[in-house]
Amino acid sequence: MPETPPLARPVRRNGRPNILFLFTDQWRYDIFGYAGNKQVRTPYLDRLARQSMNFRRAYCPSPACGPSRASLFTGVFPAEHGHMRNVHAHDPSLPLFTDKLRGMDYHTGLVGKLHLHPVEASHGFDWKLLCDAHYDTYSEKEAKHNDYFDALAKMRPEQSREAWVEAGGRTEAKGPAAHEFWLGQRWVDEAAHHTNWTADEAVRFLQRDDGSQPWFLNVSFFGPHHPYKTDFPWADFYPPSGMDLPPTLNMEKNTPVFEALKRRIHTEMAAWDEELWPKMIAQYYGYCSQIDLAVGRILTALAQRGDAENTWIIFTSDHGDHLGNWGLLGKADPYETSIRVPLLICPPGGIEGGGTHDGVVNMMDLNGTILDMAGGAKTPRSLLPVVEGGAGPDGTFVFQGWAPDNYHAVYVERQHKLIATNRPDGRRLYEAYAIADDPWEKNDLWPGGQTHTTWRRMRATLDQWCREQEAAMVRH
Ligand SMILES: [Ca+2]
Repeated sequence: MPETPPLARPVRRNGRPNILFLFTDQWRYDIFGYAGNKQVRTPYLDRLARQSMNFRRAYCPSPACGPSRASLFTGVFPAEHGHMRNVHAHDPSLPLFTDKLRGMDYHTGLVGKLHLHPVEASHGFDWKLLCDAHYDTYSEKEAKHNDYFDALAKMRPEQSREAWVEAGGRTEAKGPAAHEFWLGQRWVDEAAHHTNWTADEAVRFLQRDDGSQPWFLNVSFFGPHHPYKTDFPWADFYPPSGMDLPPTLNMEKNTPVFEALKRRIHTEMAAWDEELWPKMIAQYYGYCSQIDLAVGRILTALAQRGDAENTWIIFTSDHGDHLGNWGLLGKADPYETSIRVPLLICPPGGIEGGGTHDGVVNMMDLNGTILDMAGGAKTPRSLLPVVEGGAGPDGTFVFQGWAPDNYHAVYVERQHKLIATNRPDGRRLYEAYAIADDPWEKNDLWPGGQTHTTWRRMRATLDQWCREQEAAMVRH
């Protein structure tokens, strides 16, 4: 029998490592086997966690798709980059980390959701295949300029975008039928689902690599963002009857910020049939497991290329999903299930047994971290020193809103969290949590009395930061 040829291990022209950036949308920090969830199955990410530094207290810069992603790519908060809402043309005077990587002789690729505008621009990618929102409720441009739908029209002409629109998937329904959009419908088979298209194209990218340049590949899954429904086997993988519900699902929350947030969507969800919640959770978990397997395929392809030893692997999400916490789904508010994200960093070859880090970090810190991995200048918030066993940032801000009189700002430390909300009626509201001991935020400690030095100190820090954000918002 002929000998099996040795696996090709491309020699890097400049000796720099590759960077594989696995990004998801709306995958909450605790919905993983490795994070202690006993119901969802995520074996491939659990395995990656066993070889990674697991940042257990990671927050997103902003709990909305566009602002969060623009912060990741620019390294600054929304008030500074100006993407306060989901669709906003990027200011080209603000460089993206992908532009900088390209300047460092990296071959840069993206497959999946980017969500930066204009959609036609390269945004620092030498190669990109887009799958932004499929529903033109958000952006007609994104729905039309969609490489996945172009591919689907060839793969499954009978299951094209038009078929999906026909199936009622086009519009984010409001009112009594809102749950139908959140839950979603089966509209495409598993092999042609965008999760698998994303993984297929990522594997092709790895296989095309000729080793002449180090690469940065952003594999950006659209899921588990709603609509949650996938296809066989994942749509039926978790029986709704077996789903644990969050302890806060039916609790009343009467704190000032939450009260001010009680908007139409909350009223709609409060009226939902109780049987809907386990169905939502079961579908979401199925979506998570579908993506987990797709990640497994990509990591297997990386190993088969012989590249596991010279590639950094990052896994994270742009924000979380309440998934029933306080009777809500989705995100866009300052609570933990909305703003906390998973974050794994696996160095080339892995960390034997993995590691955990409980310092408070921000997903946006990846901007400087990725450049650090590529050999760029060290930035103060790079997470690489943590992966190497040293210290790192411990504390962060989170921002979400549109105007100086309409936003939430959060300041988080290891033990404590303070929320400040400016309302259009001129009110400024605060909530405070001993977050390390109260992760479900059941006990608002504000104001805690004038003698509570922790809250006084944190309020001074947060108020100062808010003034800076307000000044930056006025400039846009
Ligand atoms: Ca998102």
